[in-house]
Formats: sequence, C-alpha cells, structure tokens
Amino acid sequence: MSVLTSKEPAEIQALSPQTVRADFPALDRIFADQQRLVYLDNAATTQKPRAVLEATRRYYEESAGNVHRAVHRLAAEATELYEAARQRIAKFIGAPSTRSMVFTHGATEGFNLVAYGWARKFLKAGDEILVTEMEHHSNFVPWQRAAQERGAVVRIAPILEDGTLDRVAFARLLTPRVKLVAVTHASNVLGTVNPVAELIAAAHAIGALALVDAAQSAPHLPLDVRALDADFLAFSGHKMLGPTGIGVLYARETLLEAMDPFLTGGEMISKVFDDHATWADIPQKFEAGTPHIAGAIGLGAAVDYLERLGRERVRQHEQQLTAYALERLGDLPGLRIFGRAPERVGVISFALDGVHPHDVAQFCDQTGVAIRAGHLCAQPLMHRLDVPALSRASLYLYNATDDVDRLVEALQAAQRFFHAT
Ligand code: C6P
Repeated sequence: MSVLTSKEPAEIQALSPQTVRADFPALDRIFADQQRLVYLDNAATTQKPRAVLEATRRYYEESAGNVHRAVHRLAAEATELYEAARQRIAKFIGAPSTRSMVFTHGATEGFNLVAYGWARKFLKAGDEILVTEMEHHSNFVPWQRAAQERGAVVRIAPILEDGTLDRVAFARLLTPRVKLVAVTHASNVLGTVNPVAELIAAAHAIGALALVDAAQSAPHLPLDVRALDADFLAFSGHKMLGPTGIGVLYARETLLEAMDPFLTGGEMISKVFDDHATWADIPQKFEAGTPHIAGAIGLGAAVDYLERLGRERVRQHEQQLTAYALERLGDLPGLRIFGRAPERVGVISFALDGVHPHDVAQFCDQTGVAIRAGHLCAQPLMHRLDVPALSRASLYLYNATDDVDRLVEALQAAQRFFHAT
C-alpha cells in the first residue's frame, strides 16, 4: 500500500486520495456513461480496502474455527485472531484494557446494551437522561424506551442556528436529576463536532455518567477514551473501512461489572444450574453466542490501515476537502447547507430549492455520484430544522476535489433538469 505523495517524513506528508483509491476495489466501478463511481455516502457506510477484504477472506479460508471453545488448531487460531483484533482496537481508542471492550454488532447495539444493562438496572423514577437535538435515533430511542419503563425522563438540549450545541441550555438542563448524558461526538446530519470532553466533565461534575456516540467520529478523528474520560463510547466498524455487523462498546470496567447482561445464552455464562446461572467475566459477559469473528478480524485490519495512513493526516485531508466542498456548494444558487459549525467532520446536508431531496439523490446516482437523502435517522432534528428530509454528501479519505466537482456538476444538472420540467 502506498498512500503518501512524496518521500518526505511521514508526519508532514499529505494524504494522496488518488493513491489511496487504488486500495479500494469498489472505487474502480464504472457507472453512467463510463464515469467512475464517486462515492459520497460515507456516513452511511464506507468502502473496504483490500487489506480488510484479505483479512476476512483469510479467516474463512484458513482459520474458520469458533472462538473460546474448542482446543483444536482452527479454534485456537480463530481465538487468537479475534482477541488480537480486540487488543489493536483497544489501543486505537486508548482503552486501558481489553476487558473494557465489548464486541457488538454496531453502534446501535452498544447503546441498547447500555440501555438494558445499565439504565434499566440503575435508573429510578424521576431520574433524567440528557441528550441533544442532533442525536441519531440509535442514541435516542433506546433512552426513550428505558426512561418510559423506569419512570425516568429524557431531556433534549437544543442546538443553535449554526448547528452547534446550545451550551447555555445544556448547562441549564444539567441538573442533579440527570444520571446519564448521552451525546454524539459528531452529527451525521450537521457535521458538528461536539466538545465532548467538556460535556463529559460537566456531566461528571454533577455526578452523572457520560456516553459518547462515536459512530461518526471514530472513523475520522483521533479518539482517546481516557483523554475524553468517557464512561461509555460506541461505534460501528462499517463506517471506518471495516465489515458490517461488527462494532465496539467501550465502557469502564467497573460499570461493565455492575451491569446486567444484555443477551444471554452460550459463551456469556460462568455456571448454569437448573434454576439460575452466573456470568462470565467481562467482556465475555456481554458477548453471548458465536460472535462475528471475521468482522472483528476485519475491523482489526481496518484499524491497522487507518493507523498506517495516520489519523492526523486523514483528519487534515478531510478538513481541507470539507472546506473546498462547502465553498463549491455554497456558490450554487438555490442550495442551502444545514450546519455551519466551525469544528466539523465532512458531512454536508443540504436542500436544493424546488427539488425533493430523494430526487436530488436519484439524479446524482444517474451520473455515478452516490449520496444519501431522507430523514437521516434523525427525525427530531428534521423537526427542529423544519424540513421533512435532506440530501447529504459525506466525505472520506479516498475522496478528493474531483469527487466534489462531480457532485457540483450533478447538482447543477439536476437544477437545470427539474426547473425545466
Ligand atoms: N448513521 C447514516 O447514514 P449503526 O447503524 O449501528 O452502524 O450506526 C448507527 C448510528 C449511530 N450514530 C450516528 C451518529 C450514526 O450516524 C449512525 C448511523 C447512518 O447517517 C445510518 S442511518
């Protein structure tokens, strides 16, 4: 894999997205009149580099045993690969130990696990959970359900016009009744990066725990759970070059030990009697049944790939490209961008005057440009923005200015087409 533009020392070399593209077979696909695919739906899921495809293929071809069970060679190899992946991913997010790292099927399962294992066990009537108006349904509905069952209340901190969190309102809502602050690190609609370290410190100051939705940050920003002082943090592998169906919940060991299991069955028990059972040590207590072994191995390879590229370099590239995209899209008459936070990731949601967001996405697709449209799994935010849906382009490390130019051309063509008809 060669991803650097020159022979300068690694720390000062810029990422070369054109070179990086060669690692992603899907990006070779040709659509629409011999145009190469321009993939701008990275907030939904990313493409996979050969290193990840190879790692999962090798597991299935050579080491397809189950983990933590049999003594035969394939089972031992599978266990070794699975646990080695856990170790590398733990290091990637600065987790103090692998005991604090639960493999899940994705960010969504992570939040549900905490909602079942912690909230349903520890919340009392009148307690509050504080979220923000920019949460994805995954970091919202599980708290709604847990609160309804426990007689607790979900409070929603509003956003400001530029798409940043209203810190004054957040501080006002952060009363001693709040037992959990559940906040997204980066918004999948507005691109806003929240000051999570400060929000976590504020939560801790009133005795609440803090959970971070890192689904849109782990792929794009350097992340350190210890520096953030997060109590819980969850993300998905498929949005960071890894396979679908695998994700991670990080939680403080003491919390995982105190929590109830989420799913029960094989692998998560210590002893089973006729009338009750006891639980395995963490993190196995939360990994019932056969896990997504190939997924974990693939995510380990994705993390290695991101580290080889350098997360600072990825961040820098995306910041430059986002600035370029905002400028180019901002120049289009009749296009309105939602979210103007100064600290942001490369997620750009917009509305095109007089054209339904789904038609925009469909039109772009016909030119070989993949973007997403819809409520973006954030209906409370859509209500706040007073729109039924939005179109969204989201960037990643293999995107470059030529991709943004193709998007702009597609949008200009869409405007001509829909305004003529
Ligand atoms: N957002 C998007 O197109 P899962 O589906 O479990 O991998 O991730 C859920 C999730 C949680 N939080 C945030 C901030 C997210 O963006 C997502 C997934 C995708 O925006 C699919 S709706």
